[in-house]
Amino acid sequence: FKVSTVQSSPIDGQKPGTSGLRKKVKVFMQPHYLENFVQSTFNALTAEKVRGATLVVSGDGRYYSKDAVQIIVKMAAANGVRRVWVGQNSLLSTPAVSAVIRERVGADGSKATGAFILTASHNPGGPDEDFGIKYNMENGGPAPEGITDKIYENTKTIKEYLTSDVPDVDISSIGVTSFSGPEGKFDVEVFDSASDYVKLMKTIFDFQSIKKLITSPNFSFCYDALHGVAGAYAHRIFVEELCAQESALLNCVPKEDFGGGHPDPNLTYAKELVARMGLGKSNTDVEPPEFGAAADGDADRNMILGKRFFVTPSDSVAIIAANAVESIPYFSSGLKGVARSMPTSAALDVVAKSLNLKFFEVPTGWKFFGNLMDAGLCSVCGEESFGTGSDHIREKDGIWAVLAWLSILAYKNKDNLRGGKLVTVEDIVRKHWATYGRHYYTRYDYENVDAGAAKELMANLVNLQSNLTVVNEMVKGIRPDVSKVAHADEFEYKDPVDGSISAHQGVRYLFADGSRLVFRLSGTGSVGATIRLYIEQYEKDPSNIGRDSQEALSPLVEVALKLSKMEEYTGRSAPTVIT
Ligand code: VG1
Ligand code: CO
Repeated sequence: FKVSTVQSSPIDGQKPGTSGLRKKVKVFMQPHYLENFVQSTFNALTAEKVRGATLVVSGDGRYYSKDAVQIIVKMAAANGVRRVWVGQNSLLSTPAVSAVIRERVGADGSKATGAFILTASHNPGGPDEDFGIKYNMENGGPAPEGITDKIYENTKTIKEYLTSDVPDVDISSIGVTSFSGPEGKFDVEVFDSASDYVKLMKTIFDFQSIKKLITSPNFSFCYDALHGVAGAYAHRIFVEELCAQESALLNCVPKEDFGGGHPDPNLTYAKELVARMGLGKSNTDVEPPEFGAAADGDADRNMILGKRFFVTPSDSVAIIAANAVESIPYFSSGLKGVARSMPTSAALDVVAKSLNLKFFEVPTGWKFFGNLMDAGLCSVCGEESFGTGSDHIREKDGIWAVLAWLSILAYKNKDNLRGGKLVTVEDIVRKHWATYGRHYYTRYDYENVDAGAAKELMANLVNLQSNLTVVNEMVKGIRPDVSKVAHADEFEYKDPVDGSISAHQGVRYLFADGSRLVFRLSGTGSVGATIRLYIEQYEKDPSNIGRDSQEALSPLVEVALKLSKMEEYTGRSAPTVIT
């Protein structure tokens, strides 16, 4: 093949957000848009990570992925990459990419040093919706801020990019296609999307005991992939390995537009599953399954449900941490430590304290957990945004979380699978609350608000936070029954491993009774701004842990909305989504 240099010029707005660059498909389809970003990434990496390297390119299969793969393959060849690994049909979940980087060994002993992941995660897909791209490093985790900042700087000065006339490769069938270029051989290898990931899962969990649970007449199960890439793994793992019935799988055929839906596993968007589980207003005559779960577009998120019962993600990670050692073989020798993102509830903190585990609080976004894991400081971590995972890879992992919950259920029920009363998801959660106390928790999202108004709202809160006397006068005026604000700040994180500092990570109001209000702007949207408001209240008294969470939190919600002047700034009287 021949290499050519294409003249280009900077395009505005290519700053990677919380998790890569996400924009409307139409934006990505502009001439040079994707190419500029990819070349800027190559230029941000050291030469040995590009020349002669093995790179993974794949994603959640959303609209434009197949074109993007061909563009990146041609550019990789031109930049001296030795081989590109592509999941069949360009499908690889985000956790599977991480697993492939860390675990997969090519026929000639080659290992990947990085990946372009093509996904906008939980954002809708299709010609009028979102596309996204992010780069993951040698450890299998998202590029740290040092690299993403460099990529962004490069996009602002780019003058040219390299591409080649390597023909389009058939990515629908498994096999290697080889080309000869000015610097030697270049291979594109298409491989099975699921094998490496399934193999890894089998080294972590006891599939035999999970299979006993799933096939028990006492148990029933339902998994909703929301037409995301999780579907490519769900059949292999739940049906073929664990012998669940086909009918347990909902929306498990990956689609370019996620069937027109919003592939975000929460009570608002996973409607079908929510109805099946007997939650919400849907009143079915059919008895709901004992356990239900859903994933987002790229399968790194999870929602865990019991029969007519929702597990808050912040509780989920705390419960997994509390039960991991006895239920999951991978953790049998103990946890190295645990971590959560700042807005995630303190349920995990209480477990860490009681089990005497190292504990870390990091900014929002999975990239901050990677350093802790690489340094052997953290085994289990999670975010309130339906992200849970461990140091088996460097991304959050939706199917891992489901297998973790199934392992806990299998362990707790090992003696009553033939009859007897099942220990349910709800039983496990209620027992956890009774032991550790309950963190009532909710998140209000105001999506697609005017970006200027959102900035002003945040600036006002930053300003307010510096004067506690004024804050407390306001709080008292709004709800005298709410506790005092003891501390407020803008969250700043110093990475304990490399010392790097991430500032302006959200405004926090910490109340004397342990309640918290957190405000931050989303870094994953593609238009306007999204304001996230996180509300949390700790209840230790066992007689008070069974309340409805929206009801329990309503005084704090009122304080949050009035303190921030939410309606005044945004014109919104209600959030877009409540989780
Ligand atoms: C959101 C979540 C964050 C998560 C990120 C990526 O970011 O809040 O916890 O890590 O999405 O998840 P933000 O900046 O919009 O709040 V995914 O599944 O979209 O890669
Ligand atoms: Co995702």
